[in-house]
Amino acid sequence: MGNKSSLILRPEDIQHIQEETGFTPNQIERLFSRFTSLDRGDCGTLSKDDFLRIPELAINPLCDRIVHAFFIDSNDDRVNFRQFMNVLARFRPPKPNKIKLNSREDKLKFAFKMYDLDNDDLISREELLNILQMMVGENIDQEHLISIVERTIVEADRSGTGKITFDDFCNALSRTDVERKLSIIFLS
Ligand SMILES: [Ca+2]
Repeated sequence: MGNKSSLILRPEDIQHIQEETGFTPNQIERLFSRFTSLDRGDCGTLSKDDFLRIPELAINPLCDRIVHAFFIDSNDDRVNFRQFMNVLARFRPPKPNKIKLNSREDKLKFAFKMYDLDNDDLISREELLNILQMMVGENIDQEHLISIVERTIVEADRSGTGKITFDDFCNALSRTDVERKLSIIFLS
């Protein structure tokens, strides 16, 4: 465990984060130690490069997109521990205790943002194709992927925009177990 960080986690910080995210104090301390070990510059924030050194993310085909999502609410391309924990909370497997960041709606919003690269609140054909390519790699040829994209858009597009709005997205996923699918176990 690296002790080089000059930053410390105060009991009141732990309490705030616990209320916001539902993580236990023990989990928060472990994630803090993880956070500080990723924080190479010892500056209390992480850059995108720092994130790419998380092994659980590096092996995920959606790695780039997940990292992108961590930075959506950041305006200087760095995330602090609080922001880091708020995003992690969305990846937690759902628990009966109702933590807002872990709700179905919040997970859907977060998933939507992972697709919506240009942040215009619509998922275009290109954005959908982009995600599919990351997920399937070279296993399916381009033409087949494009036809999947076309079909998905036609089926989901109730708004008639030719793109997928957040409402379309929720409708299309209404029978999917989003809560479990959008869960990544960061703690063993
Ligand atoms: Ca978009």
